[in-house]
Amino acid sequence: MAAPFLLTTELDNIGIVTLNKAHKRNALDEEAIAEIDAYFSNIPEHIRVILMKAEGDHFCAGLDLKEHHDKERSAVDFLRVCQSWHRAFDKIEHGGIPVIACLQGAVVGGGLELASAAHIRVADSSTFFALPEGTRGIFTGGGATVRTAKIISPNRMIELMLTGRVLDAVEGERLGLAHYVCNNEANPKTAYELSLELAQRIAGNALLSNYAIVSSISRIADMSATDGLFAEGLMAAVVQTGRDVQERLGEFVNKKAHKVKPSK
Ligand code: 1HE
Repeated sequence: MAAPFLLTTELDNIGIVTLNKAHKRNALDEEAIAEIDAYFSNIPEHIRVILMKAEGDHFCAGLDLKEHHDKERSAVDFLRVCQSWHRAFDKIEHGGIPVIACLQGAVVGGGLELASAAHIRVADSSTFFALPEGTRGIFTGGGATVRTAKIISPNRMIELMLTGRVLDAVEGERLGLAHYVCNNEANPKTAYELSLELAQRIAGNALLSNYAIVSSISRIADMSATDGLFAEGLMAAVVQTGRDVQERLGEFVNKKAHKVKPSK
């Protein structure tokens, strides 16, 4: 039997998911997408945050081009492939649990679509981003026209796809493809160390707050302003009256809570 594409483990209440096909640069074939879908469909109840990382020098080289080439898929076959990617990545984005992607090397094509479904992207300085579909005679099919375009703007995405331009980690950070760049002078931590630190911090947030943050903000962005304000009010009414709110705000009232100040 082939080795699984995803290795999964846990560190306290953090789920750690590792793309495990480094010899293929973690390219995504049908089995890989099925495994991603299965994991994110059944996130164990005690898991508060998920850290998604990859074995090898590259996070993910996108669609398995060999599988696509060898299968000689029809339009209907590939439409089904796209739908399976959309289903799986939607579970990452809208599963209600914060997902941190820890990136290195290639984050290209479908690899960028996968990373775009995560809520936080932490990049090693080796990371590079590209959408090479245009230069390979194909098109994005794993959600980039929605998610990546939302992050960098549709117009920037058009330029990246037409030219096949490769962005380094710092250029990617400037556009929002990475929230942090590590392993450099400004931030000497490894991307994994920082991802884990962020995961531990986020795991300490109230469950319902995390749910509201990862589930409602991107959805409200798709609504009209009137609908968005309505949905925001409803979400806040539920979260602000949650079980542990009194305790958390009591700490502030009793001067026991942290203050919001810039770290040095
Ligand atoms: C692959 C794939 C892949 C590597 N599908 N097998 N994605 C791309 O256009 C990116 C294609 N890959 C690359 O440009 C390079 O492989 C990398 C920059 C990612 C890494 O380079 P390198 O020198 O470290 O590795 P390599 O020698 O190119 O690749 C090692 C092996 O991985 C090799 O196989 P081998 O049998 O010769 O050992 C490669 O063929 C294999 N490999 N990438 C299949 N992508 C839902 S639509 C989404 C559309 C897209 O994602 S388009 C973007 C596709």
